[in-house]
Amino acid sequence: MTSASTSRTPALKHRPVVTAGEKIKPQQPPLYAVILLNDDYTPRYFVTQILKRHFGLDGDAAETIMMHAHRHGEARVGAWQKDIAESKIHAAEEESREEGHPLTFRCVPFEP
Ligand code: TYC
Repeated sequence: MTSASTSRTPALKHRPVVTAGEKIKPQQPPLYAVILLNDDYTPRYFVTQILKRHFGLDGDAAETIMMHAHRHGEARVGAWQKDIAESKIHAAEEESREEGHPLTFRCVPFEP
């Protein structure tokens, strides 16, 4: 048996590289922005409902973001870890398709 398999230290997926004297900083996973795209068909009230239901926005924030996309073509909804952003988009687009609307989102690396 090797020393690695008997070690009490659990195997890390991403072992931090640390040099002597360096302080260890917790690594945060990168964030991805969810972008709402405008279209000519989805009703405004429905977009607002989707933003409230799937992205945790209150009514005022949802309305403001919906109107920004309506006027400018797109709007940033928020930023999450990649898998969370993608699953929110999947659920929001699935509900939109079920209701016959083409509402679409994009997921892009977050740039503050
Ligand atoms: N432009 C749509 C309309 O006039 C409303 C809308 C707003 C659709 C924002 C999508 O991301 C969107 N019915």
